[in-house]
Amino acid sequence: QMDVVTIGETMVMFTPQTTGLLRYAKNFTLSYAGAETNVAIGLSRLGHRVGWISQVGQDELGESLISFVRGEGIDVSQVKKHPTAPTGLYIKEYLNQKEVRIYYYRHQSAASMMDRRNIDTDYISRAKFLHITGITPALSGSCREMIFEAIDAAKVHGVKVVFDPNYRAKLWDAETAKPVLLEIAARSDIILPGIDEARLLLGKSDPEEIANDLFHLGAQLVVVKLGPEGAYYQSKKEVGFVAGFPVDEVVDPVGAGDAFAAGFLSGLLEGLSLESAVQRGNAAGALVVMVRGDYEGLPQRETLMRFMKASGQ
Ligand code: KDG
Repeated sequence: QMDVVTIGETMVMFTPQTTGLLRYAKNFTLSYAGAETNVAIGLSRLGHRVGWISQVGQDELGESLISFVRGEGIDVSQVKKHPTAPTGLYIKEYLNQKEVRIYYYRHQSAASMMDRRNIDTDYISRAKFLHITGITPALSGSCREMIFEAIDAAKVHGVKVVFDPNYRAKLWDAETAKPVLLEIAARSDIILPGIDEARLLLGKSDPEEIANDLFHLGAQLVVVKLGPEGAYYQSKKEVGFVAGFPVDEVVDPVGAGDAFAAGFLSGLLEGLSLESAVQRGNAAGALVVMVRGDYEGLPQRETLMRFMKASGQ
């Protein structure tokens, strides 16, 4: 029995220790970058059982990646190793205090070689939620097919499909992405778009209109993430807005959406009201942006509860 199964590529990330052009960087810190594992880590730290479907290269960085994810308490039994394609890399460049550029070295990576055969229907059927993002279908045609296969497997077994559109402009242009992301949205139960993604997909900026459009496509629950302001939620029965938590200083905004998903799903798994689940998502998001790194600030349960209490929510 599993609470959440997620699918996607996680890369080994190299962050230079100095600012300036990457060509002059000599020392790097190694960590890991992947929206889906961020969500998995967030859920695991809150005490939920999570499994991750992925593929790494048969290489040392792949081993490092698997050890890391396993160390966060996530089931990695569905992570395969590709004999020739390498583990993908993600390199950051801090041009100055404010400007960051990122470089993917993930074209034809081991994860991008995933296909239908990476999906074990039985494994997915044991979860309550299947979490997918719009990053995986951008990796390759076979990854796109795999995502639809996974959705079908979930649907047959009554596993709820949770979709975060996570549009990545470096991987595909908006015209190519739009129909694919909309098709996935149409087959999802719960959709968690950011406001910018919703604008891109639907050409609308009003959270209520966005939610209505996604309902027409077939969703049962929509949460529109509004960044520091909070989030708007809508189900068949309820609508509401939950303001974000005040944050002392935003150290690093990356990973906030993933933290939100983890906190929100954690709330749903525990049977909280929609409002409380959104609040938990907001809290996890706020905690992540106060710490440098994508997943380092994801809270343990005690930390989350203390933060929410201290903020009076
Ligand atoms: O979601 C935050 C980052 O970790 C993520 O953007 C990295 O998975 C990643 C990607 O594909 O960009």
